[in-house]
Amino acid sequence: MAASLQMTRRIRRTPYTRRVEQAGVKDFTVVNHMLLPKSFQHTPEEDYWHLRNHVQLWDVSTQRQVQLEGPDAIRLAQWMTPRDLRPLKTGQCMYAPLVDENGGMVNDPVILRLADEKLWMSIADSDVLLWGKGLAAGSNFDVKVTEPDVSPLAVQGPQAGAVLSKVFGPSVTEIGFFRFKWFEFEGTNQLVARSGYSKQGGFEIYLNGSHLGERLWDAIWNAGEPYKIRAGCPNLAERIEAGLLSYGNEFTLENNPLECGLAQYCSLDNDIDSLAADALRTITEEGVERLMRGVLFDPPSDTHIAQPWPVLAGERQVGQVTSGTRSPRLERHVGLSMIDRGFWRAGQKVRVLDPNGCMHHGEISELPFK
Ligand code: THG
Repeated sequence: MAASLQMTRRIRRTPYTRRVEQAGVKDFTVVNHMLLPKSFQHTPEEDYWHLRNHVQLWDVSTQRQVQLEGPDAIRLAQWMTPRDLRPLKTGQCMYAPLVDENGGMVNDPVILRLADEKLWMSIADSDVLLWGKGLAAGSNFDVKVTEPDVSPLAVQGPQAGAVLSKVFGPSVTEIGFFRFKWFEFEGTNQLVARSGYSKQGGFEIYLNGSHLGERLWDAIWNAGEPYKIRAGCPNLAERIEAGLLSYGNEFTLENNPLECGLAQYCSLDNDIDSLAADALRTITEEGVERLMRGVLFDPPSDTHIAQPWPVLAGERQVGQVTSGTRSPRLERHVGLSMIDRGFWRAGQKVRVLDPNGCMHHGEISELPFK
């Protein structure tokens, strides 16, 4: 048996962890120094179909908020991302790569505009708080960079609107995709956005106030009972099919956003004052050496991929599958891999090497998978 992780104060619990344990969590991972549930009693395949057909409650507190507040909040945020933030109005969200001066990916948060001079960056797994504080201090920008007591709880799946209507009233369903509104909960004002790390539709409640965590969990749980609500977590097969990337798995500081397939979120407009602007213009001129793609292949069993599996074209290694699992819908393995130039065309035949030394036939696919 593999050794287990010993819990300490550095591995932060969330406002919902007790409820997650009561719901029968089987294992966790650590993201942003905080627990993220990875599985419950059901198989990943059962959870996949349940998410697509019903509704799930996910503790995604690890999506920490980095708050930028002050007259230079937008200026600092625009330094951190090459995505043009001018269209981001109060009440809206934007997915945006954070990129350093060499073109390296620092993170890929959802950015929320709370007010003229206040933003949240809802981050993936890296220490954006420290990078932001360093940039703010070094630049003398008039902005405070903090981590507020905000812990997102996601409600995902086709019945999410029906469930949350019972908790916040029917007007939650009027929130547009990547928009948010404020709702009363236990005498407090809470931000509810239509977003989430799945393509099955749903909402994220950015709970401000850890002490309210179990009351919020219970309110949604009780409202969801007639809809077969289950505790869940981001589903690996579903997110890979959808082409949703995971920082630290698919890409790191070593990768630029263009090879990650995030060119649509990078503006090369000269008016955008981002740290990455010069580096990204150079990479654009030279063209990328590799590109994020899907790989469809056939291992015999339902093997979860914990370490990268090499991808070969002929005898040459052209990439590595960094996340992969069996897709219940496509009935094959789906994986994400950066693939070398010359080999990333959809339909390109490849072989994938597993840790036991077995080769599996496959081919390159567009993202999202069809
Ligand atoms: N929700 C929130 N914070 C997060 C995530 C989340 N932080 C970490 C991680 N997930 C960031 N990754 C993604 C990746 C894709 C999307 C959201 C977060 C996403 N993208 C839209 C799409 O693909 O359709 C694009 C939206 C846009 O055009 O701006 O939803 O899940 N709070």
